[in-house]
Amino acid sequence: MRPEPRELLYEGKAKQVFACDDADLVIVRYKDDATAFNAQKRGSVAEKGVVNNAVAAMLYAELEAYGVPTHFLEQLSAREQLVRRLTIVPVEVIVRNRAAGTFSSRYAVEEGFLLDPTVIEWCYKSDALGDPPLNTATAVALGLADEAQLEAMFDHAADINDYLSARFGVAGLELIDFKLEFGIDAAGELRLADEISPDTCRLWDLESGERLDKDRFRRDLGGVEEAYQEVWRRLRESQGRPLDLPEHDDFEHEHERLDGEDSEGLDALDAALPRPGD
Ligand code: AIR
Repeated sequence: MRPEPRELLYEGKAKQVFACDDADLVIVRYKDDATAFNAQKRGSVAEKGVVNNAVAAMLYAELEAYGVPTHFLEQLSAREQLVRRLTIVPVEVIVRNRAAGTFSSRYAVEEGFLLDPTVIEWCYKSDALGDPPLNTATAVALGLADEAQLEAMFDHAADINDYLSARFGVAGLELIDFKLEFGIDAAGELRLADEISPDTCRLWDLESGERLDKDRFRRDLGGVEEAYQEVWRRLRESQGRPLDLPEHDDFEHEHERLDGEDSEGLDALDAALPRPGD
């Protein structure tokens, strides 16, 4: 039976979270509302909720198959998905492959400058405080997360970066930077939460460098709706293309399972992915 949204539990800037009849699950509804610069700039992007729901559903199903535990279970409709109910760790993890945005302004380095090694930053998820930066000691001392959780988050973030860089690559996009959130499920397992979409990633066209992400809204570049649609179109078209992924010791077990005779994981992934025209 299709789970129905009940009471509104939480409303964020881009999504609403509803209870459903199973206490361990919630329904997330993606809105068209857009904010930037800690909600100082507000607006709306037509059909953004539909695109972000589809993009996140596709990428979370793929990340699960890759071995990353996520909250995602099923896309329910154009704007809704069923996810596990998590207690969110109030630490945002930002991964940067090239300088852009606040990194570029903070260190006076031009946007597009290649960062070697990849930079991982984390900050306190607090709108009231404007998401101030954290280090491990600060996060632990403030009781936001313990050291083992932070380490697991950074390990997952590095793996997610490997996967997404290759995945966006086959879609003709370069993953410049992105933000992740994690949470703890009913069984105590750390899982990727929130969303991955053009709202939370910077994506530049591999050839022209054109920006196909929320910077078009933040900076009034125009063509915002078209950029979001274009990301979804390219991801859909490139779905299933072989990815050039680095080797992972951590994930060997999952890869063996997916490569072997038991194709359950791949069948589940296939069933979970939205179809063109859905
Ligand atoms: N981000 C950070 N807070 C909210 C979001 N969506 C994402 C941005 C960008 C990356 O984190 O979308 O991809 C770095 O953002 P910034 O503003 O620090 O340069």
